Amino acid sequence: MYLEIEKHNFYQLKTAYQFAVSRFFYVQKQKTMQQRLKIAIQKSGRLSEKSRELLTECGINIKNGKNKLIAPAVNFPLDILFLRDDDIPQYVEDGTADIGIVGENVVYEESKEAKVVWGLGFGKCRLSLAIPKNETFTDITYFQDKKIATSYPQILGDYLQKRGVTADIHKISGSVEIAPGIGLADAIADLVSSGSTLFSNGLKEVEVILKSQAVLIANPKLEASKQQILDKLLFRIKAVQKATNNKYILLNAPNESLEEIKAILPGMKSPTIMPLAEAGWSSVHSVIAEDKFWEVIDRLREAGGQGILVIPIEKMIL
Ligand code: PRT
Ligand code: ZN
Repeated sequence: MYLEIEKHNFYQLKTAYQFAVSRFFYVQKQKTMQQRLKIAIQKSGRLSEKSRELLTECGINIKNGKNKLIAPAVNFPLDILFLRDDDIPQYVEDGTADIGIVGENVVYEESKEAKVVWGLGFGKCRLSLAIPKNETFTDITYFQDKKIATSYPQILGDYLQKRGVTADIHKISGSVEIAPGIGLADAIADLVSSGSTLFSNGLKEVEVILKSQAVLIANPKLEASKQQILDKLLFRIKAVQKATNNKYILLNAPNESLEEIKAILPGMKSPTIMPLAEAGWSSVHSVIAEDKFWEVIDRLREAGGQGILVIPIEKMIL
């Protein structure tokens, strides 16, 4: 009898233990499944290719998803939502997406609570005021009581108000540049990159309201586990950007020029210098910034550098 009860309790305990273990793993699995970050990027448009490219350069492989609303990354805890750019700040604000890639112009126009985390350096343009090219422009007071067509009434309204100008802002959602030509407005405020759209519509750019680029935005109340994933992603993005902005350089130099060459090439710490098989010569390796590239090359040649090789850097971890 005693043994019977013992045996019975033992089986009960065993079942309870097994249940607890499987429950534990179930909860863990749920947690790991939840610990994925959702990023919203533009489905199709000027930012979509670059946004995808950036993720690829960060070593993140997106599983198909060309025509889907959402696609998982296979080797990083990230799910990608493909949306219209105008909707991205709202989705990030309400937490449907945790982070997003969108133009600053859209973020500020939508004036959502999503916070700008990092500039991505592509999709560069400016939001500018433009008027018919044969008009004479003096200063911003030109726009007093004028009718201005734009897709950015919020940003334009704030800009004019801060400068004490009252204008009649007319919101239109596309082909803003034709508005003055068809008598719908006296002026426009629109995005400009090369300026050719303004030019071919007989308009001239007279005032830049905002300089814009694609930025990474985030929900301001990200939970800690998601913030960790975002930090990892940011670390990769910064490494990619550093690599794009820098080049690896190799050159040969006579030993007597090395001091001068070292001063031109600071490198990450200092240049690597190795002797060549030919006596009196060395090979110098370093990293130079893309924007100083030609200036540095000219100075290196003047200092006696020869056989200069410049190589792109794939990633740069500092
Ligand atoms: O369909 P969806 O709503 O997602 O896309 P969209 O059509 O609203 O936006 P899209 O794809 O045209 O642009 C996305 C983002 O790219 C913008 O929000 C900007 O942040 C950025 N960007 C960069 C530009 C431009 N450059 C640009 N040149 N967005 C638009 N233009 C347009 C501008 O509106 C004008 O019509 O291009 C014309 C002017 O170009 P230029 O070279 O002639 O000066
Ligand atoms: Zn849009």
